[in-house]
Amino acid sequence: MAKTIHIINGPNLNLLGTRQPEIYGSVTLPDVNAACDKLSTELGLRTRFQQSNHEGQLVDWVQEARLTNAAGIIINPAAYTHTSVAILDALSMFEGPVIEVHISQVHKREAFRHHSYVSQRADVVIAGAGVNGYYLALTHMAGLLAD
Ligand code: CA2
Repeated sequence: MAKTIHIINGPNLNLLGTRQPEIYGSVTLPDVNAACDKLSTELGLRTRFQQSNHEGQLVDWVQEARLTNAAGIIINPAAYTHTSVAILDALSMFEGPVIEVHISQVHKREAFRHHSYVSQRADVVIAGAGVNGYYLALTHMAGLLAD
């Protein structure tokens, strides 16, 4: 049975590919989901891809990953990266690898995007690689789980 990786996305990422292409590119979130599905199969993994605009829903999904014995979590908490102790606390109860992904290079942007609560728990942080960051994260996750 293939290990399952939960890929969790925060607020406004449902709009990916429809606005601000100069920052976030022109690929849509369903495109990223499909590419992650394909890549995870090649890597011998399964993915569960989720997006919500609601902080509590993201916390519930992190808890669910723990309860269902997900092998790892890849998370782009979007704006909640910079505000959410609740998501950090939920991730801290998860025992597997956690990879934080940001499409944009947050450290080249406004000062309020430079701090991440989630980074306190993340084993790996990827920022600025565009949506490729998700594929890098999955590939790296496969390596971590094989070690
Ligand atoms: O770079 C990232 O992935 C971010 O997590 C994206 C968040 C932002 O608040 C973080 O600082 C960095 C914003 C997600 C909004 O996504 C949109 C995508 C396309 C059009 C409009 C919003």
